[in-house]
Amino acid sequence: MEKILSQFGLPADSFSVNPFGSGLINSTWLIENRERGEKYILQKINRQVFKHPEDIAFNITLIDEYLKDQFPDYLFVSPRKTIGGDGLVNIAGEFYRMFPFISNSHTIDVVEKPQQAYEAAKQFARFTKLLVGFDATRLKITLPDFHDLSLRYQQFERILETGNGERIRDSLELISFIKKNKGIVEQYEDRKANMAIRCTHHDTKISNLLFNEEDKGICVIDLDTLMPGYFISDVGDMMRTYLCPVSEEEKDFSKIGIRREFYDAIVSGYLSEMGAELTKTEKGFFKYAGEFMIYMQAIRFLTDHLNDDIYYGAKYEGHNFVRAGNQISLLQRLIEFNPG
Ligand code: GN1
Ligand code: MG
Repeated sequence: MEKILSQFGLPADSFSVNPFGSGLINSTWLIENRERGEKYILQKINRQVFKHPEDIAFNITLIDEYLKDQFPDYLFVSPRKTIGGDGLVNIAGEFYRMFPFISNSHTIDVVEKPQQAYEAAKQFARFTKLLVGFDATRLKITLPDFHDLSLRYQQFERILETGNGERIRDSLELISFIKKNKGIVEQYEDRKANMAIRCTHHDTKISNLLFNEEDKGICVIDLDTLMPGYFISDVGDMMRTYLCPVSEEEKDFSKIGIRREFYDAIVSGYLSEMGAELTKTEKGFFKYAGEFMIYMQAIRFLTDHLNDDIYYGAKYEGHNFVRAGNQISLLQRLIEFNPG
C-alpha cells in the first residue's frame, strides 16, 4: 500500500486504508486523512476479468477530454494522475487507480424511493446522450462480447457438458427454466438490427451512481465497461436492480417482486434525456430490456456456479446458485408483469 500511495504522491503513514463498497469484480478501498479532510477511492483492477487495464484508462481519458471540451459543466470523475503523469499504476503486474472522493456523495445498494430510480435512469441516459456526438466505436473493447446474450447462452450450454457434475444435477430446475426461456436469446438476435450502437455504460446497477443528500444523482461511476452497445443493456440493468425491493443477494425469494412505480420511474427518467434519441421501435423494448438483462445475469450466475465460482467468487457454499435462483424469480415476476 505504501508503494501504491507514494506513486500518487500520498504519504502512506498519514492515511487510513479501509475496504469500501460492494463491487464484485475490482477491489476498492477508501483512503482517508481526517485532519487534512482528504479522501480518495483506490481500486485494484481485476486482471482475471480485464486483460488490458490500459484500455480502460484509454477510454476514460478519451471521454474525459470530450466531455470537458463539449460539456465543461458536466461532472465527470477522472482518475488522479500519478507522479509520473499516468492514470494507472502497475505494481508487480497489478494495476491500481485512484479517484478523488466526491464530497457529500453516497451510493445505495437497494432503491427505496421511485425518485431514486428516476434520478439514476435520468443520469445514465444523460451520460449516453452527452456522448451522442462522440463516435462510440472509438472506444476500446474492454470486455469482448460482454453483453452478447447468444454467446452467454453458448457458454452456459458448454458448461452443462464440462462443468461440476454434482452441481449440475442439483441445478436441474434452474437449468430447465433457462432452456425454456431461450426465446429471449432469439428475440435478442431479431431486435439487434433495430437498435442503434451508442456509448453504453453496461453496468447501471444502482451502486454505480453517486447521490447527494437530497437523493439527486450527482454522477455516474464505474466506467470499466463503457463500450459501444445497445440501450437495452443500460435500461435492462436498471430494471434488474431497481424494480425489486431486495437485491440479487436476497435468499428469501418470496420478497422478490416488481414495483410498478419504479418501472414507471425508470422509463420516464430514461426518456427525459433519451426520448429524442431512441427510435419508436426502441421505445417498444423497455420491458424486453429488463428480461434480456435479468435472463443474462441468471445465466452468468448459474454458469459460474456450475464452473466452481471462478468468475464471481462465493462468500458461502452455493452463493451463485442462490443468486441465479434470485434472478430467475425476478425474471418470472417481470414476465408476468403488465406495464399497462
Ligand atoms: C459485476 O463489479 P460490479 O459489481 O460493478 C459485473 C456486472 C454484473 C454485476 C452483478 C465486469 O459488476 O456485469 O452485472 O457484477 N461486472 C463485470 O452484480 O462482470
Ligand atoms: Mg460497480
